[in-house]
Amino acid sequence: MLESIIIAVIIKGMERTLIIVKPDAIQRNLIGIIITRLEQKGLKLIGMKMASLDEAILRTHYSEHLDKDFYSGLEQFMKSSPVILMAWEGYQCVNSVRTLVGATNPREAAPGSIRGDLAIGTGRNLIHASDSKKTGETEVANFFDDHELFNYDKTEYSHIYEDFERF
Ligand code: IDP
Ligand code: MG
Repeated sequence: MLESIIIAVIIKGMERTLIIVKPDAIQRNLIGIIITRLEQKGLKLIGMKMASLDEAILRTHYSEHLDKDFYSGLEQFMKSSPVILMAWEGYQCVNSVRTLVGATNPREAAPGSIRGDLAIGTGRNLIHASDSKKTGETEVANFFDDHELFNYDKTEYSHIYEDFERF
């Protein structure tokens, strides 16, 4: 009984988000700073790899934008170099990562956010982050096989979370 309550809490509170470090960030040597921002937030990295994205996976990933004027340019851009794919985990982390990433248009992104500090153009906004808990689960599953995702303890968690947040 207690175990099922604990599992329910884990499912309720812990979230996964997909981060894509886009080609502009690769070219501008910003991979490290982006990882640093996410690490410093207290998130746990549970998967990471480099990949070249093809048309098929981009059309799935950006399906809501297929009919937009910018889609063709977006696809070309996302194919222009490899990207870094990462899965991060944290308590209710999806929305707070979106805040950390900043608004889609970097000129409107808050100072202190990744886009707000490091980017200007909407089509060169450095990073993708999942936009809901459900999208986070779906996107992580679309880009990572189960064996590429890691479950491990972080010793610092007692300094990042209260017990009810991490169990
Ligand atoms: P998001 O990345 O903040 O979730 P979305 O609206 O989902 O933003 O758009 C996906 C991506 O498409 C953006 O991150 C950006 O790279 C690109 N994009 C969105 N709107 C524009 C635009 O008006 N011009 C050029 N590229 C755009
Ligand atoms: Mg989006």
